[in-house]
Amino acid sequence: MTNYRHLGWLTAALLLSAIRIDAGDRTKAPPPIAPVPASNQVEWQQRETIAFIHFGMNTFHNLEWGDGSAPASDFRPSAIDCEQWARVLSEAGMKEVILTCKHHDGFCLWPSQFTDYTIAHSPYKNGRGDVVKELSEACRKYGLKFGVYLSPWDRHQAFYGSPAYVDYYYSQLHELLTRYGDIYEVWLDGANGGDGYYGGAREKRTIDRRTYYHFDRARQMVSALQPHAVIFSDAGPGCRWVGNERGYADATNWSFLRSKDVYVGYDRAEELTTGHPDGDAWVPAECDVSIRPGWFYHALEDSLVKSPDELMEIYYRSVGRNGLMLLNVPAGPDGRIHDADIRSLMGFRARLKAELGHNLLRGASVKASDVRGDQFAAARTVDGQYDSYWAPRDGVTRATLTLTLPQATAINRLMLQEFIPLGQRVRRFHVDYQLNGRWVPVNPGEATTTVGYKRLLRFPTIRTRRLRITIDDARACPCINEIGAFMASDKL
Ligand code: FUL
Repeated sequence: MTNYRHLGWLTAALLLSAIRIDAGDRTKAPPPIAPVPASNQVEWQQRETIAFIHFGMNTFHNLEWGDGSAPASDFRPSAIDCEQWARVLSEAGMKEVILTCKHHDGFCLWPSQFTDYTIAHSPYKNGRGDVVKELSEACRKYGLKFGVYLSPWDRHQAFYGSPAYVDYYYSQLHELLTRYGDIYEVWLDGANGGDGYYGGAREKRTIDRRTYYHFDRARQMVSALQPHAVIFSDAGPGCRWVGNERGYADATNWSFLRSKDVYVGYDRAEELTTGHPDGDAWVPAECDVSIRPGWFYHALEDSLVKSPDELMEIYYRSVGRNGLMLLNVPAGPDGRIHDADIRSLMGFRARLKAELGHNLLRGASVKASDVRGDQFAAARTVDGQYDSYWAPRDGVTRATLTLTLPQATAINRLMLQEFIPLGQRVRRFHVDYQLNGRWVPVNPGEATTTVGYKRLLRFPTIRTRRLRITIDDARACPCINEIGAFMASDKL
């Protein structure tokens, strides 16, 4: 009898602890799956659309790549209206602006103390101008983050190619990181064309891209002085070049790179368009593209500014494919952004609102094939909160979410987002809608592989009350934080 009672207690205790373990599992977040982003990389990705401004000596010589021979006195804008740049770009929905503080021609838009080849030796404001200061202040005023482009390749300096130039480069980076307040992005361009002025030598100089610049120094300096800043290069570490200058990521786009393989100036750039599915480092894609054919302003290209529709296409292929859209808007020799570019930017902003401004799923009812617990319920995918998400139990890598709308609704866009702080997980998914009681694919033919921070699908208009998202395969249980359905209208 006594033994019996003892056994009863034991069973009860075992049962209780089992319940407790189960409850624990259900309320615990899924463990992250490496690699995962740092918090500044998540914030960077949430900016979605950011701008580049190419402006400098090239603007006054109608060139893309000045060779570094033009005297500083050739930099003679009648005015430079950085306020206009910041106002226009913030009205266009851009969240950050990166300035070409020094392009390949070596001319510095700030009064660097390490060279005479700067704005301080130009007629602009009688040598008292500083475009980096003016723009960084305008950005702060308009709520834009500010970033710096400092070309590693310098076609002006006589000592380019020697170790002394590398010290010079980092002295300049130090100036940019310490004089202008918060810096959110540092752009390390991989271009190294070879020939240049080089203090009058006018020759071709070749450096070893893998070793010459000692980019580890950039990493150390940035993390010590501007820990929030994300470093862009072919190899990251903050974000990577997408491998082309059209602003297009691949439909399959992993935010990972094999850190041992990729370097600045990497010769297999096409791999950067998809990332490395087996990569060990979190290095998401930044999709750079110019609103004009060139990066710098050329009057002849005033009629060739990309239309709002072309900019939308880029948006879908960058932000809509787990990338960031970095759109270059050059300023002209009058120190202003041209009206043609402004018209296009505003048209783009209006289109974006008309296509993706109203999520038809807010408040829809959602059922999941597997639920981890209340905190990770299916309804989290339509609550508009970034930090809440649906997740099934650990180990579940195939699951469905079925969304029901109050009435039959016209839809032609779909958005999925993964909660990337826990890693990028989804390998393959597909979306169906209910038509006369049958499930039909919304977008037959399009690769529906990775999701990442955001994935957007476009398809001919359907009318339905029910959508079903199937995660076919994932690296670990999926964590989906937002789903959107939209009806992109042609009417603005
Ligand atoms: C390239 C440069 O060579 C272009 O001039 C431009 O600055 C673009 C953003 O990066 O590598």
